[in-house]
Amino acid sequence: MFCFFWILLSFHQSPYLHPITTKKHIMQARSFSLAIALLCSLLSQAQNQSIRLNQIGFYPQGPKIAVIAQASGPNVFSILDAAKGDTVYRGTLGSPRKNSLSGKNTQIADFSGLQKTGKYQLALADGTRSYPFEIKPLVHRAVAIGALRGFYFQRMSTALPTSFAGSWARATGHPDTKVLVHASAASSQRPVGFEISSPGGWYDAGDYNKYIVNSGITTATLLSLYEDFPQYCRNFNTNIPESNNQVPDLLDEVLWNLRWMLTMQDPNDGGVYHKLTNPSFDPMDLMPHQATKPRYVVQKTTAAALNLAAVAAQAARVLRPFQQQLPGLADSCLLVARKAWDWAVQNPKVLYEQNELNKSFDPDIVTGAYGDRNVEDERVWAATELYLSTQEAQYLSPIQFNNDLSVPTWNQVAALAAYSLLRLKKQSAGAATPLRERAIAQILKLSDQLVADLDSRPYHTVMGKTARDFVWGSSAVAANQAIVLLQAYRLNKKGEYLQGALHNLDYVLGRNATGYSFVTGFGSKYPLHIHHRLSEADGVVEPVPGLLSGGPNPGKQDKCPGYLSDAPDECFVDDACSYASNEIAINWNAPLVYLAVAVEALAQQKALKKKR
Ligand code: 9MR
Repeated sequence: MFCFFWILLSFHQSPYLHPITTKKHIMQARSFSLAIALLCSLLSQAQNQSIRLNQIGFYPQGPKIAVIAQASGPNVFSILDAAKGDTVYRGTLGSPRKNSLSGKNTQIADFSGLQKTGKYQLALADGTRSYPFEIKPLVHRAVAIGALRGFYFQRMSTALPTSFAGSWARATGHPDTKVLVHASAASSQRPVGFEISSPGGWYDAGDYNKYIVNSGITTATLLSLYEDFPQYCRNFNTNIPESNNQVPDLLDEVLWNLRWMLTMQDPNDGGVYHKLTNPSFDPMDLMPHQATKPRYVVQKTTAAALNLAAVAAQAARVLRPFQQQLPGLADSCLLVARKAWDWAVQNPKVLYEQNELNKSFDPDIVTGAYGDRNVEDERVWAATELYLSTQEAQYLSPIQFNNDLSVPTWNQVAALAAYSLLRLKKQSAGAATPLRERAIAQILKLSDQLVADLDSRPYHTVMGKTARDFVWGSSAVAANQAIVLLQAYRLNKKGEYLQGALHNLDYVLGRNATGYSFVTGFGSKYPLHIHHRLSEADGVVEPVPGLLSGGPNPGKQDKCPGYLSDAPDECFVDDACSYASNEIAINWNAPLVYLAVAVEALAQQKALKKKR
């Protein structure tokens, strides 16, 4: 308002208001006014941030919602053609919704009625405009490709040439061909200091280590994506070195990690090392080829064995049709899975307790623990995948769905078993039918809980139903909730499930209480300072693209300064020191890939062409 009056008055040049007498004075006053106008334009840029929406865009026939954080003024909004400024749609803001997490009010701008393709901005009555966005078919394809390419950038033990990595090209690091057996993992055949070769895999996150437990859910999520949408995935080209081979890019990417995971099994007994790691985290400013500290495989655990059993069993059936391109690999996977399972039967509860370990063994290991206290869900998951791939009764009895299913995380994986049962109707016919029915009932129950009261939530997202959604890696909570809903949608085609998933994609891409798109390189405002050694050390201003920042986490375990606020849904800071809110991780990127690819595949199948 101030800006508006200032410009009006200064150009009017009233001698009563401005003692302007000469041409020079007029010129000076005009320059000053232009400076003010520029300032005002910058201010209104800043005000952009009060309009929260998917900064990429919307499907023509899909839902389209923006949220006005702390709206003031008339309850109307318009959608403008971004280039011409013409108004193409007018709407009324919904009544205020109280955000119980922050105490703030939001208002919804619903413009689902606008279906014409184009590039637009949302404008409020006071002139505030949103970031530009598009309405078009296949609007999330670039994000889907970018998120899968995020895994390419996480590849270890290889150079990334400019032709595939652009500005983020880099030299080879972490060959991992001479990895030491840590004292906690020593056996008679592989004593302390024994060297094994365990190359490849993806960097887990912002750090340079690799962990079987977290690789488990990540790899399985990508394999499940392939099993759920094989047709779409076969034509999903992401410009990686293997793009022209006869294996879909998604599976080529999976193979980079799967082959590493297989090396983590000790062939002598079938046990699986928990992780391959430096004793402590590397400094933030070292590129992979500069980070050359000794690396160890550490303790065999039940969680690691069950994770490898589940993933290798699933991979065995997914890779079976690629016998010609990948001779023998499906068979090796199944063999590894069976041996890992047998080890876990003999060793049902060897948990990873890092502090305890450090009391008995040297050197101390202080990197990520992924120390799951309860491995019963891992047992159910591994047994399910083995059963579905072999149809052998021995794997059926350990499968139980007695407890309610929860949205998957690295330490809660029972839902992954349910997904596979849902998907593989033929293999779960007969003796497994009651299990499949229970899995279906539980996925539907969880989905109904997730979408209940959506219409009253401040950001109209499934995400954020309770403060508990905002944990370390909350962005992946949103993506994994969406996968639950997509599984339910695949069962009964209920539109509210698909829309719930889309709402959470909107959350990740900007319709949230922080105003960030959490995917690097995508949107108008995304984190620039992720906690990610590769991005910090490479001297490139832009972060590595296609990576999902962890998102709000009121735990603030990193104690970084500058968090936006203490409200659970705003507790985020775009600072590289913030590993608790702004790191990236493979188990967060995988559900993003799943979500973006799945909605694109469904859009292609025309599911999103029906009116809501
Ligand atoms: O994602 C993990 C989170 O659930 C845990 O609370 C946290 C602390 O143990 O660790 C997170 O995982 C980190 C791992 O331990 C090491 N690599 C980076 C991971 C993401 O921050």
